[in-house]
Amino acid sequence: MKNWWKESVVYQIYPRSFCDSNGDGIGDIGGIIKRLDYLKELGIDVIWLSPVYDSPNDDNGYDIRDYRKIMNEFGTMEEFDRLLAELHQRKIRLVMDLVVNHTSDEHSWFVESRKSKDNPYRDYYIWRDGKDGKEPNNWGSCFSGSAWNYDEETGQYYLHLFSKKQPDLNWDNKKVRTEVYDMMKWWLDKGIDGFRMDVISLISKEEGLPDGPAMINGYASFNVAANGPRVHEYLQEMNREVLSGYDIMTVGECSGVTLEEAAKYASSEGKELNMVFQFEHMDVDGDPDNKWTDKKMHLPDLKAVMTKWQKGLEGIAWNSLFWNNHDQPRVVSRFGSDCEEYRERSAKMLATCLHMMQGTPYVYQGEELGMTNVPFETIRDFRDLDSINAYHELTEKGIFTREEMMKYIRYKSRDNARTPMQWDTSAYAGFSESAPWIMVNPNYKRINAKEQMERETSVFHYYKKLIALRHKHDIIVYGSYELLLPDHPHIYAYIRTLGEQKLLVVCSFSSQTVTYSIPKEFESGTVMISNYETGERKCGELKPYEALVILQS
Ligand code: GLO
Repeated sequence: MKNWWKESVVYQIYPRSFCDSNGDGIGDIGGIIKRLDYLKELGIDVIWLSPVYDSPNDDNGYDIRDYRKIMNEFGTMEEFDRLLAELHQRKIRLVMDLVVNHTSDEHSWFVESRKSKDNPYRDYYIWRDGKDGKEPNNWGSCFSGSAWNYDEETGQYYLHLFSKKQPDLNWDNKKVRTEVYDMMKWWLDKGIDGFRMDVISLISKEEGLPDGPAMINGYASFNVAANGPRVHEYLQEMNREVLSGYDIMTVGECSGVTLEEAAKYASSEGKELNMVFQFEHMDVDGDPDNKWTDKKMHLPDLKAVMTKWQKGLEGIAWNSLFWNNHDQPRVVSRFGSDCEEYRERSAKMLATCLHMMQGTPYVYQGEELGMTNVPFETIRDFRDLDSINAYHELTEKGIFTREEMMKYIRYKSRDNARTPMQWDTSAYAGFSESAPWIMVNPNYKRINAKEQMERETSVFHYYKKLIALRHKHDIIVYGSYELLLPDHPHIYAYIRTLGEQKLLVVCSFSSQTVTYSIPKEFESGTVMISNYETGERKCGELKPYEALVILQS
């Protein structure tokens, strides 16, 4: 079935780092409004806006104090309304982040909840007695340490799968669900076009909260709570009571999701959400019980995971396609090459590889410029509590040395994605007039939007072409997918098919020239897009990081 959200390309804005309009070093809504023509020029259809709600910013807005208020640092509700109107005028839709697995500990519900055991809000959160003087179970927080915090006031522990300042809501309480649905309707009635649902796969916790297998730091992964017993019941209820009343797009961030579960969350029958974010391809350069390594990705593993999801959801549910977001390091430094010689080629190759697949592609701010990881020097350069906590926990426990940990967080830290958007060569990369809340990547004089918009061969223009192609060719959106050469160590090649039409996508992940012959049936086809000029390409081989898309004629 055809749907607008299947034919769209989404652009994610992390507002703190996008553009600062009032010179306080923090991005804001006014800054986004200033850059809307840039986004229009890129050609994207939808914006996913990371949280802009009132928050004490323990986790940069993913800890919400008031769901119906805009964070002071970001602006006012009037400015938000203007943003929405300006976007709609440009025919761009707006999807908001919905963070309802937890609130801030400063949310009025939690302030009440922690007051006494018989407070009417007590049961809005998950409170338990300790076990033998210790935490109620071995669950770990995603941001290091135990997922339980002891509260002196009432002598019980509350659950927080993320930071201590992000207590988990108790979704088994019908009142909580009703409050959430009312809040969602309030935003939808304002005219927003959907929700990206933060860690939505974690909302239903298994009865009895049983221990889980321990990871490298001794705790069970926060993912023990993934795909709990009533999660589908709750999402179906949310769909009936809220989502089904609007023409919107919904995407669930589903950490720990399996194919079978995804087929339920994002089933084409439309009972729950439109699509899910799965993270298996983000684990190909990690260890099962530890993300902090600098292990390199092995291409056949990446192909196997991507193909599993491409084939596994075909005709059943819908994929979302991403290499980057505010939680991941920059893909060009991770799966491509950020040395100057190959940065642009590999950024374009990675974009081709992803954007030609079936699903809705997401572009994270700066990805369209081939922005890279950041040369952070010391632990003091980091702002992200995940990286900082992990650094301290794992070095203090003697699991890694400080040098090792620095190497790992430099490679994997979420802060790599959170340095300011690089607009031009002026001070602070044109992001702000004063020193930003986090350092600017020193490579901004070379890598910035202004330079790339002016140069036809830039990564920016390449993304623009890819987005335009998706809008023009149904085969890119709806074609089926078939992997070629599953074991080849350097080439990712696949075929898309729609009716009589066939499309060949070939991407080299190597910095060397590799031998490759185009399948006969595509020899006389038309090149739809490539990151090398016709004259530069050579029959029988692929140049370093070459990407080639051929439509059979
Ligand atoms: C991924 C989120 C992340 C938040 C977390 C807590 O897991 O996108 O940025 O820190 O979910 O809300």
